[in-house]
Amino acid sequence: MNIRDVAEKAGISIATVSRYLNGGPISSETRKKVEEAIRLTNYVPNACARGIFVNKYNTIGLMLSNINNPFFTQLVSEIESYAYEKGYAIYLCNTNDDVEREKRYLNMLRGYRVDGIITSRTQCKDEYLGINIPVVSFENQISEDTCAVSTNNVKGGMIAADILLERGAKNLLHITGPNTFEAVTNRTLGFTSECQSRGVSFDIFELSSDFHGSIEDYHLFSEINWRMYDGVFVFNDIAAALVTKHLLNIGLNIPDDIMVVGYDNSFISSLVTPSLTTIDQPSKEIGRVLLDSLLALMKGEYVETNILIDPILIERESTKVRNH
Ligand code: XLF
Repeated sequence: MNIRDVAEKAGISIATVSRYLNGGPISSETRKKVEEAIRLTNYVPNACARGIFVNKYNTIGLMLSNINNPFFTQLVSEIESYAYEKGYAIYLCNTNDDVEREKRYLNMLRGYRVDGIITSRTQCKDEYLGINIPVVSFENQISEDTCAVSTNNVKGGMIAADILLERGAKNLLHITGPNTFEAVTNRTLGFTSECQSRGVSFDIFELSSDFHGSIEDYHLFSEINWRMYDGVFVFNDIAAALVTKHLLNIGLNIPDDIMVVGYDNSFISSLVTPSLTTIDQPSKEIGRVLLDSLLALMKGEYVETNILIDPILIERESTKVRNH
């Protein structure tokens, strides 16, 4: 079925049907006829053909760094439902934190002529420069002039150190992540500077990847002498859940022997036992701010380049005040 069939069924010209489809002026009687003809012919306008004409396709590319991580699953869900509300469809590209995948997906998105792109934790910033498509980033800001949204990760790291010390921990360990994750580097910075300003020593252990179905370095947890520590801050919730599992496996009690703090407040943090104290990154707010900023850029409006959202402590069982 095409526009000609609709026009014939309605007994009006193709130009009038086209005017209706493009929101032009049309009498209410003609409108009723067109709508009835569209219903009877089951006609759907060709969005690609229209897109070429108006240079707008109502699609947004979302470069998701890791669909296996519950925080990112929540983030994509928030962005998708908000985009739907605003009349946009999402092309979901799961990069798996892999530079080659991200580059290839970027070319595909350019080919599909998406109206805008949201990146997350990008590791190929240069490729986005000069592509002539509005881009906003979750974490890993592309350049000083492009918009990036993240929680205030330095502050989040400080809050994590603070709660462990307030709850009485004296021997701290920090499990950090890959240094290509700028947010994580900032969390580590916040944690270490808070410890240093209080004159507390700490150790750092670095994981080389995020959770992609498993954590590649999980086996290395057995090399850590966990009994030396009574408080650990882990760079995100999914890694903290794995730390929790390991600690329970080796017979340690959380929080009595060792307290654990994660980062994200993703749904997994309240599902693990004991439930996880964590730093909230509000996925709903982040998703909305990312999309609102992108839509503003698409309209040629000014948007702030470095948007920081305040992280909040969510205290659960893994840091309860000790009972001895
Ligand atoms: O990039 C950081 C590290 O992991 C991101 O915000 C996350 O916390 C998601 O789990």
